[in-house]
Amino acid sequence: MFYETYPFSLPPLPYSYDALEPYIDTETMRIHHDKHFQAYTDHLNNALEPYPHLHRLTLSQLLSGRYMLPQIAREAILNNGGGYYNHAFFFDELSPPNVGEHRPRGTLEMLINRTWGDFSRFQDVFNCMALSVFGSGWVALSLSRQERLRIITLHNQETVLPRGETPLLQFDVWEHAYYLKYQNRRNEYIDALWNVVTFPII
Ligand code: MN3
Repeated sequence: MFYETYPFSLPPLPYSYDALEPYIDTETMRIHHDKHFQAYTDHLNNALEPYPHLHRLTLSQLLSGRYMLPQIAREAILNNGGGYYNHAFFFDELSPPNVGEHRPRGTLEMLINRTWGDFSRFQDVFNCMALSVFGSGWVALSLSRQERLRIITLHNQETVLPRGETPLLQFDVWEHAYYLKYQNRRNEYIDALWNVVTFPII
């Protein structure tokens, strides 16, 4: 999906709006996917529309920092392109509690154990970082070109791409992702999210 080019379209949710209950409520999924994700998609297309030379670039290329973006559109492209990328990743990594790999397996499990000792210590560090995001943003587990794992925080709609890294797991800690059900209790939302995120096979 990150190899797509302009015009971008909203990827359909690969499960029903209520599939992540009781961890993520139906109303939040509806607003988050249909309104917020749609808005990033529309605003990204609007920002790119006047620049035909950018229409050949994939989303990953646009966000990589390797291409010159027009000064007046740069912020809109990076913010909304980042919003598109992060949400495409997020809704794709989520799956109902009884479907998919909710714990790392194989090489990824081995790398996590080697880096943090075991899965629960990795979770503790990840949770701490997710709570530490001030304002809006993301926490991500990413893989560097040297095959090292890192947990990083991202502000607003930054992505891991300009660092040349590959995201493996991302938690959306913007209030719009949890406020209807959890209000100010970001910690409860983070705990709940572990039941519905999946890990890739690397
Ligand atoms: Mn969001």
